[in-house]
Amino acid sequence: MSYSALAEQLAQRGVDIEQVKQRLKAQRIETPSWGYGNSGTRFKVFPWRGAARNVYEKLQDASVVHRFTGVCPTVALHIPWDKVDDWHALSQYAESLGIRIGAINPNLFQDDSYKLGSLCHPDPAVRQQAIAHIEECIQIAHAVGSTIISLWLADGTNYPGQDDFRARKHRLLESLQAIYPKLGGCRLLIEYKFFEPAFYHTDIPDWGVAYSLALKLGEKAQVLVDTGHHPQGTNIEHIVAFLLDEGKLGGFHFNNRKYADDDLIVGSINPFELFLIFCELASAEEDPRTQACAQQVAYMIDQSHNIEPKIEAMILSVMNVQTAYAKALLVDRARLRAAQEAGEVLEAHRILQEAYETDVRPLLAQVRLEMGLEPDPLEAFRRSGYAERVAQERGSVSPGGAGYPG
Ligand code: PSV
Ligand code: MN
Repeated sequence: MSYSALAEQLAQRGVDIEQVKQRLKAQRIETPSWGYGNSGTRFKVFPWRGAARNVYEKLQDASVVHRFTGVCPTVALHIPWDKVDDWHALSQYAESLGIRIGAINPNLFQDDSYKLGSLCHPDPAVRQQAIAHIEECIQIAHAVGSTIISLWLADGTNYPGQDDFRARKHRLLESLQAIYPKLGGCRLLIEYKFFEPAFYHTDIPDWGVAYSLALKLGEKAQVLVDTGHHPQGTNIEHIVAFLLDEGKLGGFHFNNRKYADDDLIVGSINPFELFLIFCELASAEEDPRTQACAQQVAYMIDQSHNIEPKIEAMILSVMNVQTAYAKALLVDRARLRAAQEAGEVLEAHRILQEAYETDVRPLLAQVRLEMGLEPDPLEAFRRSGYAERVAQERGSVSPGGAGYPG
């Protein structure tokens, strides 16, 4: 269908197409530095020819994703994976590429001393080491002009009886309370995950624990929802709605999964779930009671690309997020509310379906054209020759055996 035919159809449905396009142009999605380097499973890391070998190359690749999508001007860093001596120079380098440094992610899971945890560790010296690392990350954020610290802890235990749940809870809160006053202009986004790498219990397993910590800490602390971090069957859109209503939704790590924390391309396995999450976000943007929270949600991708081309995977992920948001913006909210209030169960459901089933590709192509971009970013990237050029220049680095991205 052509854009004009779609626009006509949407106008008949009462959609304000100009406003929808405006909101799509204003959408921002942050990409992670670690999505551009070689990564794998615990079984094997397959090298990708041309994969970024250091933070400078990761920024180059991220700037290419921004060039073709127009909505990804920031890149999240993971410390120490992306550590450099001169942060000012790194942020200037990012600016020279037309992008900025976004969220700073402390790494509290790869040092030998973190075997029994970081902020929850029984030994106060290890807790102090973890606190000092987060403070270092806050300094980095200040140096590069970032306002977000994304905090995920691998803390947990592997066997019943290994440690005392309540003692760990107290250590965690005390550690976070030591960090909170150092935040300055930063927000602390607390990310939960129900299992892994700990297999018996996890100290921040779900949104409820993250929310309780954020409440106790203060308004600069909020919850980060990583879409791959829930037990099967969890209603993530409900969590999103609840946290938005409480003013405590800080950000997202988007990815998709079939089984556990698979870090697959967002929207590749369950695009309907992604759409429903965006329905809550779009609706909260329009509600004066939730608008302030909705407008400061940090949209980030957190993926590891193990066998697929990394830059293409990132562009496709961004496109899938745009698709979900575009469809969510087409929901006829007035009709939906009326159907809900009248108890018309299936009519309400069909209103969501109507939006979900709309082919928004011509709309997104038009938005991109109006932004001075190619209508299909993936095709445009493929035609650009960038992948072939970096494959030639960077070659293939053997990342070794198995493990986390580095
Ligand atoms: C943990 O699984 C996580 O989602 C956290 O956000 C980490 O920072 C990231 O993955 C590391 O890849
Ligand atoms: Mn994450």
